[in-house]
Amino acid sequence: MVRMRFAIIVPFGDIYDHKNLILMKQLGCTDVIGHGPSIPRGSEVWEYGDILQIKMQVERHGLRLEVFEDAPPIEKIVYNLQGKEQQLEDFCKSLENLGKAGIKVIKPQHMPPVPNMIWRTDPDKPTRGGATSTAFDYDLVKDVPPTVKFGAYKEEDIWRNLEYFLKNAIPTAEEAGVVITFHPDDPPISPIQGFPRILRSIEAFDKLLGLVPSNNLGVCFCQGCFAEMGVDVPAAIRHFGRKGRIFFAHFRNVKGSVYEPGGFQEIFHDDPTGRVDMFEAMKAYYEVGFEGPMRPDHAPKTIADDIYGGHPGYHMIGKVLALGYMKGLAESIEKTFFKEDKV
Ligand SMILES: [Mn+2]
Repeated sequence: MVRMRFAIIVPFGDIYDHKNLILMKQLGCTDVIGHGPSIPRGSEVWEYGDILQIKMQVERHGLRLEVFEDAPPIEKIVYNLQGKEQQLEDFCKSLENLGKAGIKVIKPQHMPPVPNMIWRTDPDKPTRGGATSTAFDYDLVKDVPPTVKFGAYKEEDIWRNLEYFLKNAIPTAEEAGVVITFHPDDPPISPIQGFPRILRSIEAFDKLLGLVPSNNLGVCFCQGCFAEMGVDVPAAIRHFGRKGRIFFAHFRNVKGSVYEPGGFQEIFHDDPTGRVDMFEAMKAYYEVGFEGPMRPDHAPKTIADDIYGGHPGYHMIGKVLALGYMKGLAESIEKTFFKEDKV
């Protein structure tokens, strides 16, 4: 068995559904990269018992649950809206409950508080064999005016608000033993709809990690978004991984980038026309001693996916293909280059 930890999201309703957890185990996953409990009306605190119940449900199926790829909301803090002090207080209470229940990594949502925080200009663009995937072309949205409800923000506003959040939340995160991670903006180009997209480059993540130096601040390394930036993805994995800043990963590839004419399109994980050498990417995680879980991120929709349902980026067949491909890459890399490290 390979050392790398794998998770998957399949389109059967809630991720903690009994059938989902059984399927994950059957597909050879070790982990669930999950989400927190639904927030009760009128309260934003994630209660200890609710978190513990989820964790126990996952562990009963022989899987680990240490990573939530969400967190209690922080949009009032990041966008300086009314009630931000209360939101910060609730966030810190939740951190204590998360740590106590054994959740080690969370990922707050810093992207704009609008329904289309993840922008795509085409949800169904044909790719290999006529399968369809999502695509984004900045030229089609760069002139969209700011959302009336919020008005236009400046980049420095968002950086200042994020710094205020981290300065106040990281000490509690350290005490609770919880790491706060951030996913890049998707798409990583700015502005869109009046919102600056600040986490859109390697330099931006370096700046973020320097705002409040702490072992409890890190990166959700979304390969897809770093690929969309047009950067050398294996080099970026080594850059953040060597500093111990990657706590979980989204394995994904795209064709093009936000800066190229026509933008980018998501593709199958094993499609050699993608901009990232996926073998080199997987090898980079091994080189830096990455110990967190990873999961296939967005995959195209195939002709067979109507059976299983799902929405763009989250269909069954492409995800399962990706997981098998990832496990194959991991095994070949481990046996070829990292034999002596095998546990
Ligand atoms: Mn992602």
